[in-house]
Amino acid sequence: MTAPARPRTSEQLIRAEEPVLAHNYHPLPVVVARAEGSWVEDVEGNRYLDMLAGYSALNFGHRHPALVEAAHRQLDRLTLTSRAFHNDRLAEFAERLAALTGLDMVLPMNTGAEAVESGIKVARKWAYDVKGVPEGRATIVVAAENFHGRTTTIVGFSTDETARAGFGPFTPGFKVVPYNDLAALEAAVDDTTAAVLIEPIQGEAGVIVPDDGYLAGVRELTRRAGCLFVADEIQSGLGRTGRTLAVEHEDVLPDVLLLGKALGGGIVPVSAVVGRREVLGVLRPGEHGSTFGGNPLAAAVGTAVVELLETGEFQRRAAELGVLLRDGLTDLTGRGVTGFRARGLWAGVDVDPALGTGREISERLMREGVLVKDTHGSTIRLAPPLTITAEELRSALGALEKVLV
Ligand code: IF1
Repeated sequence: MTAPARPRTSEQLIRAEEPVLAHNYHPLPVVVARAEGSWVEDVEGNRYLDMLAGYSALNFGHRHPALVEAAHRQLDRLTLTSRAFHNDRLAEFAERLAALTGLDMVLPMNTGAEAVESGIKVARKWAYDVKGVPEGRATIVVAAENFHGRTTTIVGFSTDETARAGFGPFTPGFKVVPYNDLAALEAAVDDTTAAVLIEPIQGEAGVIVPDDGYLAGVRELTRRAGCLFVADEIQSGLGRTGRTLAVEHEDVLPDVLLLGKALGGGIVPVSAVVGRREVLGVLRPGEHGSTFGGNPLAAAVGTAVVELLETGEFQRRAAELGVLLRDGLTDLTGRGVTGFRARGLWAGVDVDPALGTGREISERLMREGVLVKDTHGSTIRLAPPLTITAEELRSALGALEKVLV
């Protein structure tokens, strides 16, 4: 028998990963060992304010007591049945999630990419069965600079060469148009179009908020053209922007919503396709599924997440604290910040390239006890837990000022 491993330092743990972990990430050199609320703690006991929140998977902070309790309770009763049998948690999850979004039916999956894949399959099936597109001809219109996940089909319609190059051949049937451009969308949509698939705010692209009227325009155009509006709210949804859904900022209801990340409360992967009955109703037994989708642990945590959102408290916090975030970033504009886009507690911040790359700024912020993630070039993204306090947010902005000015 081997002796029990001695606790290892952050540096040792980072070095230990190198030979045994695929190099598909370049994480900041911090090794997190525990977390609570907006704070994480590394192996050495240093504390950091988490201004990334698991790319919005931790909207309710780390280990929200209500979510942890729901998970514990369910762990002690039932964790997995597969969909070969019913489980006693799924009906409530679907009922409450549908009611929260204003749609009718739920297709439970696990990860965001799976929700996107499932949305694509449902849209195509709808196009053939309901719209009457000739078999094999359905197209889906997507936006340039999109990020919808990492499967071969999804990266096939990515315009990011790092995400795409080397992974072909790709699935046909997608048309790419510029984001935030209704005329281009109009020109791309035709009788074979099953759906328009967009992020209401583009995350990976740098938190790109479209012009007022774009989302309403997409809704109007897709209705007129007789195709589906599929909104990927995996990152923008569930409170992040100050509303339950980012599309609510334009009072728009898509035909299909893709949800993920925060739906699992930062505890388990939970995603869902939520849609109108006419659309999700096209699926018949055997045509789609997942071993883990809709498992009782996921449903219990997902239901607890929906319950938190039903109070409106987190949406309100995101909207109110979003004003503080916007004001802070406005104050830094011209002082190291060259521009930013923000909605609710979500911002893409362009840093003066003379001050360093986004990565370098992120490393400096880490040394100030604030964790963020860069995206392309000199842009960093801020997406703290919606449970963050005004004081914590001010301290993060203070650290950013210190690093930049
Ligand atoms: C990575 C970004 C965030 C997403 C939208 C679907 C998915 C995502 C709008 C897929 C995932 C991730 C995954 C993560 C980095 C990340 C990301 F930088 F790419 F933009 F969040 F900021 N739709 N987003 O944002 O969901 O399958 O991962 O559950 O490195 O891939 P998933």
